[in-house]
Amino acid sequence: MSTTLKAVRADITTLALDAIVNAANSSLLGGGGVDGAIHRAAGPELLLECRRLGGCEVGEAKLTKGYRLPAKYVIHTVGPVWHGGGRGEAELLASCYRRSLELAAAEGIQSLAFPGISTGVYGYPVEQAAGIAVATVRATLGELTGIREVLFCCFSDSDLAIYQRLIGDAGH
Ligand code: AR6
Repeated sequence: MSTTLKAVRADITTLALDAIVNAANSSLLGGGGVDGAIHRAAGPELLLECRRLGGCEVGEAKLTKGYRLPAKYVIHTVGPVWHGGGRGEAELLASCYRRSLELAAAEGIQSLAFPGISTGVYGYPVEQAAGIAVATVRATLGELTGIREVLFCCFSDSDLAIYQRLIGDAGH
């Protein structure tokens, strides 16, 4: 079974998929950007569940329910802060995508959307981050079963254009 890869421009909190991925920080206690938007849309129960998780390492991922979100689950992952590329940022970012997909597959999640992890406050250059995102998702999906659809959820037209070029027409 091949998985559909798509780039969309959307507010990730509006997507009715099995799961959305949150670009969190290691406390998992909320923040700005997409993290803030997800917590606002999910409601206070999300923070209560996050408090019980004991944080999350950079490059790792943890699962919660989606509460008031249209998505059933939230996969919280912590991207690296960009320091110029010499501090293992690429490997850590790839790990975010890989660990999120492994967690999704283990939970029977069939559809999920990623934001541009680390490309906001954490400063990762978007072109480079998008290349890692698409390559890592493709490689990881080759090792997993059950995931039918992966969306790259872009917040700007310029990000969308980058992802569309990387994915091409093939969609997988
Ligand atoms: N839907 C989709 N994408 C969004 C949304 C949204 N509602 N809001 C922002 N983005 P950022 P990071 C895009 O800064 O760089 C938080 O405070 C945004 O345009 O949210 O991983 C956390 O708590 C950008 O392309 O995440 C951490 O402390 C992308 O999401 C820190 O920020 C990621 O931007 C994480 O920084």
